[in-house]
Amino acid sequence: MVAKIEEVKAREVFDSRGNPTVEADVILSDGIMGRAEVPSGASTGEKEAIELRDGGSRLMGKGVLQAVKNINTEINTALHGLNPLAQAHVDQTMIALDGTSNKARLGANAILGVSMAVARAAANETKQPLYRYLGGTDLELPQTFHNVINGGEHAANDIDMQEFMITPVQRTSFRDGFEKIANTYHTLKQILEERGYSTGLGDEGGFAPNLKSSEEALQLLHDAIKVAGYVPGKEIAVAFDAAASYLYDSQTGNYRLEGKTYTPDELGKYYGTLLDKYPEIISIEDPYGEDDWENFTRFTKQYGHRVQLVADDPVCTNPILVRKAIKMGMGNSILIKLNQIGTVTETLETIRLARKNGYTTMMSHRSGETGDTFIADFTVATNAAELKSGAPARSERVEKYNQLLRIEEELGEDGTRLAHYPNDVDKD
Ligand code: 2PG
Ligand code: MG
Repeated sequence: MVAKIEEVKAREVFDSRGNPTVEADVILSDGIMGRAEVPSGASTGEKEAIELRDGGSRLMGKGVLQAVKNINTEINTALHGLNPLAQAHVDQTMIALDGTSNKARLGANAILGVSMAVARAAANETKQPLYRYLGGTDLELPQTFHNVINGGEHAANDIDMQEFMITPVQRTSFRDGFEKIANTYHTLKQILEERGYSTGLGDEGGFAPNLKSSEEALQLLHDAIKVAGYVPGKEIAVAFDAAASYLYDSQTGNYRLEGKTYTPDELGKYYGTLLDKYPEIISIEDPYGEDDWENFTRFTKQYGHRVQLVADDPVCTNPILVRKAIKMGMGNSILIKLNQIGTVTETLETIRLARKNGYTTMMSHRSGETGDTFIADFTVATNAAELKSGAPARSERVEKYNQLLRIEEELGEDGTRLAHYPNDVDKD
């Protein structure tokens, strides 16, 4: 007999940016418990499920006391007595209780906190690590993407594109890949110092220097990889998130990047020149704005065979939008963020949908994170194959990678294989 859900309770805690967020506890009838904390984005997509904030003057209007109350009252009552192993049923119960299409009434932050805590409680109840409970025996350590130069909404500097990432493409183990990343990160810091740039950090643990352009960021990554002793593209590759919703000018339909205006076509050509100049770029996220599906699709037709094109803001981990993107042929990869959609079950559906249709999946942290390592286990469990969780710095980022190191140790060598993705670099 499996224990039942006895009580669900929550509290307001704080995230890596000092903003309030939800922590939820799920306590089972035998006293076993699961706990989860909810992350929060800065460059949020318009179609994301609604994060309930209190408004008013307390904590700049960002309090989550109403979301906490919703958990302690309505959700607690609705989930009492349910089987914690029936994740889909629990999530459906909360979706029905909320009654809106975007979780606006109870709050996606309330619902997700409980959804993740239920999964944890169930894992604890069955005496398994979370990744094993959710993933069974088909488990894979992901390829990780590390945002080492932060711009856009994540840093108070002049770089307009949001994230410049490095990723190990040749490694003998997850640990080996991570060591290469750490070496490159420290080398990048030295180069920035030599060139007279600030080495202060942005929200995701990457450096936030006042560079002249996004292109300079790519050049810095190229140099850092080499100086660290690796071959760009062969051992360490590069990815960026343009987060182009924030470059888009809705008046003209054009894009503004570091003082220049680009038509959608010119922007595509500009990305093309970057790909030619830096062949180590293997993945581009959100090259166009969240509503500019037409240009993202056209760009995919031109470059999708050559580079991974990740859709984040346009689809917001929402299975309905992902289905539409697949039909149109927009992008060839889907970014996965639990709090964009608000339950574990719906996130699993989106991952399944993407993979079934030949899209890769990249699990993602949010720029506002907590110490919760749920996504590390979730990535392994779902074979999402790719994970971005920021730089190898700042505990709320690094703890996800540390958890992967622990999982690799538990799984042994057999659990470790590199992800396959469309542009796996092979340039001998
Ligand atoms: C993104 C995310 C994570 P945010 O755009 O991909 O890096 O940023 O959490 O601010 O939406
Ligand atoms: Mg993004």
